[in-house]
Amino acid sequence: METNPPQTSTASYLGDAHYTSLPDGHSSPVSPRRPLRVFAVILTSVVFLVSLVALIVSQSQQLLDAAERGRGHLSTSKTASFSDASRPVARGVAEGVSAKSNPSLSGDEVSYNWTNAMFSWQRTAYHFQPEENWMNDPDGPLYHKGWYHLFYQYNPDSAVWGNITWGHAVSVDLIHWLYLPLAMVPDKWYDWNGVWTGSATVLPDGQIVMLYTGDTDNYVQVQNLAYPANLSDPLLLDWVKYSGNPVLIPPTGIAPKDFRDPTTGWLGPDGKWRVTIGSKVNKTGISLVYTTTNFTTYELLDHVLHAVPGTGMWECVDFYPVSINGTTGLDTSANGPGLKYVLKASLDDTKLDHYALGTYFSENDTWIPDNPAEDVGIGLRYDYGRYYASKTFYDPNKERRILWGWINETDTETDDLEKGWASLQTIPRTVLFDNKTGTNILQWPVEEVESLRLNSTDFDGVLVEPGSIVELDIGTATQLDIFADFEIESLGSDENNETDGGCNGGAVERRSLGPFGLLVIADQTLSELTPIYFRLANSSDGNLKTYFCADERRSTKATSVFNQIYGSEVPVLDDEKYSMRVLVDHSIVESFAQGGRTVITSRVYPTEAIYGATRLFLFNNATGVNVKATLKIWQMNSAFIHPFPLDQI
Ligand code: DQQ
Repeated sequence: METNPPQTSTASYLGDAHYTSLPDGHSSPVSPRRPLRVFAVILTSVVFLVSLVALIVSQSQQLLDAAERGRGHLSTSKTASFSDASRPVARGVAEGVSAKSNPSLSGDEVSYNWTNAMFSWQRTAYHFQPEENWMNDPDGPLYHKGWYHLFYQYNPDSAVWGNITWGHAVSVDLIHWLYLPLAMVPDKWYDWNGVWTGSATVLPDGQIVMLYTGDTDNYVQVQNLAYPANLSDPLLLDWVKYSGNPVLIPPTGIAPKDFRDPTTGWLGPDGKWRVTIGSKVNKTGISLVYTTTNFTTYELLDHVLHAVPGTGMWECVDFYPVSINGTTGLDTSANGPGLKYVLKASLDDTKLDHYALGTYFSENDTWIPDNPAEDVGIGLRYDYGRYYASKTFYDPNKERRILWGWINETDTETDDLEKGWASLQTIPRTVLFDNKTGTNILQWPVEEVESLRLNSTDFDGVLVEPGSIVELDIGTATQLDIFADFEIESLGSDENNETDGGCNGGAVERRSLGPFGLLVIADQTLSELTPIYFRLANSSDGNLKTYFCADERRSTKATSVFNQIYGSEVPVLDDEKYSMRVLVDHSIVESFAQGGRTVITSRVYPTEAIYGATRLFLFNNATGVNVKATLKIWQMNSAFIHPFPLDQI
């Protein structure tokens, strides 16, 4: 097995910016097993943390003022309101963090009578998932010496959240992954209750800085520094935790459980690095900014990068530039004219990933949204389906920005324990600014997924009349890459008197202009199916609005599974057809409308539409239009994700 593909240069456009070398490792490499703790370490930690909590409590008003100040000059016209009164407490919430992101399913629910065959089928063929046990957020993705590295929140002991370590896998193409040994385990007082989410910063000289949140032995969230023990190892197998950890503790005014998930660093015009970290003050979601020259000592700025009232705790903040007219991605430190900045927060209260486009002012490290009515947490989402805790990285190998996201389960924890694993990652997506609309990003599966394509079938101008379903004869439909364009032809009925219900009515609510689209993961008798569809509506301003939706309500006969209708509006420009791309992989459907303007990930648990019984159909539930569909559909190979053969190198 090749472990040392040709090296490519790291981002050279960072120029001669000043930074200080990393400490050269007085700590020992991370042990793969949790050692016994030394009593003295516990005692020191307890004393330290008691003082820390006392300090935080006594000074809590100051940061509130700072957030309020930030809100003052960055105020928004709309406030999110989230009701959490009826939600039971999820696993992990006691530790101040998201775990399974559907709390209503976290108890001892009655499970479906699953068979082993059903459980086996739910494992995907080309999405990343560990061999067993629990996974959540993607962490510290990076490219190093020819290998893409993915780290992830992982419980090596069970299929539920807990004992969080960093799992590790590598790939040369972002698709064919090889599992590696755990990268970091909770073995220090400052991460004893979990090596939580973090991000990589690749310095101009190739050094790698990994900042991550540690949940201390006293349940305080702190930020820690780690770095590779041996940079010349393309697999980055061994990681060193800095001897001076933690490098950051919750600052004045921030609660001990509201300080987590440091971003990738970016360089400011003064040659100092910036890192932003999500938090909240009361119900205002905020992103704190720190500057550093060495990643071991930091200064907290007295104002936040951004704050949005009503959005609650911001987890997994991400912040990066996109080029307004370019077709390549940008390094996180790129700056200058022709850029916009994406600010993303994962909202702990709703378990949704929201982003907004805006302008970054590097002179004072603030960001303001292009459209305050669509600010972070109250406007656009990366993905309107089952998706959370996403993170991007810049790939210098192909000059692109790549987005990872966690697909959480919607079955019960009981089921997860029985099947022995939980959660997946999306297919990595490239991110570009949509310069046709100017209002959103475009997400698209990385081109390498196309290497899995096998035989394809074309369908040209298939007529789907109102109220009809047409089978697409492609045989088994479990692993697919589908491109589908739809054109509509009016039948002359009155289309003007309909209320605009968005996706709410699901695939069965018949209106004059929709819904129409695909039925994926369906069985021959249509006892189980997942519609992915468009629905058009006349809006009050006389324009046509288009919604892109996924209706999971008939995706399974299992009643213990949480199914819903997902979707949102999607811009369709004058010269465009209604187009979708849909990746089907057993129990996962990733759907991209209009080149990736609106994206929906569905997690489904069929009981009949499995293995050779899975079929694909077109449907048209509109009453007033004929639909003509043109499709190209590839069968997809498996990625055969497996352990790295370390014994062969
Ligand atoms: N998951 C991590 C946290 C993060 C949360 C813990 C988001 O660092 O805030 O597993 O899913």
